Amino acid sequence: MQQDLLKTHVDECSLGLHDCSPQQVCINTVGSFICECNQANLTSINNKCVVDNGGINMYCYLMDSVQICECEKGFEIKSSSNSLQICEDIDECKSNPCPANSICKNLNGSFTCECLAGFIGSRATDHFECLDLDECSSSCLNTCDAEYGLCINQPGSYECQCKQGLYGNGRQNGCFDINECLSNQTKCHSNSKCLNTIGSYECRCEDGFYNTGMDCEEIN
Ligand SMILES: [Ca+2]
Ligand SMILES: [Ca+2]
Repeated sequence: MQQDLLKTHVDECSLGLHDCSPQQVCINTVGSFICECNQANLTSINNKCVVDNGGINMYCYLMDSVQICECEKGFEIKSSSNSLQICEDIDECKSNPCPANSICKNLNGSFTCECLAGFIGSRATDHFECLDLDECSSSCLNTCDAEYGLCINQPGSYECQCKQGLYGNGRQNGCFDINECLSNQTKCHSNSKCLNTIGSYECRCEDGFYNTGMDCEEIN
C-alpha cells in the first residue's frame, strides 16, 4: 500500500525514468507518464515525431530541437524554399536503369522494367535481363504452318516461311504447292509425263519408255 502510494508520486520525467525520444517531451501523470511531441503540429508515430505538413511520403522529426525532414525511399524533395516541403516521386526512368529490350515504367515511389514483346525476363544471372523468346521452340508460341511451314527465330520476333517448293506466308494453312507441271519450267523429257507433288514434281516416263536416269528411252 505504501509502495503504491509512493509510485503515484514518482515523477518519471524529472528522474529520467522515461523512454521518450529526444523529439518528445515527457509529461508526468499520476502513476505514469506520457510522451508528447514538443510542437503542436507534430504527432507521435512509432515514438517518432512526424509533422503533418501535407508532405506525403516524408518523415520529419526533431533532432536537438532542429526539424529534420527526409523523403521516403523513391522520393525526393521538390522544394525546400518555403516551410512546406514536398516529397515528389523520383522518375528513375530518366537515368535509364532498365536493361536492353525492356521499357522503364515509373511508379509512385519506385519503377519497374518490363520486357518488350518477344522477350522474356530472366534472373538467371545476378541482374535482371530480357532475353529473346525462341518462338520456334514450341508450336504453341508461333503461328507457322506445322506441316508445310518453317519457323525462323529472330531477336524479339520470328518469321514463317514455306518449305522449299511451296509458296505463301508460311503461317497456318498459308503454304500452297506450286504446280510446276502447269508451267513450262519443268525439265521433263519429251517422252515423259510431269507429275506434280507437294513441294516438287516428278517426271515419269510414258508407257513404252524406260528411265535411263538421264531421260526416257523407248523399250525395244
Ligand atoms: Ca518512381
Ligand atoms: Ca524470337
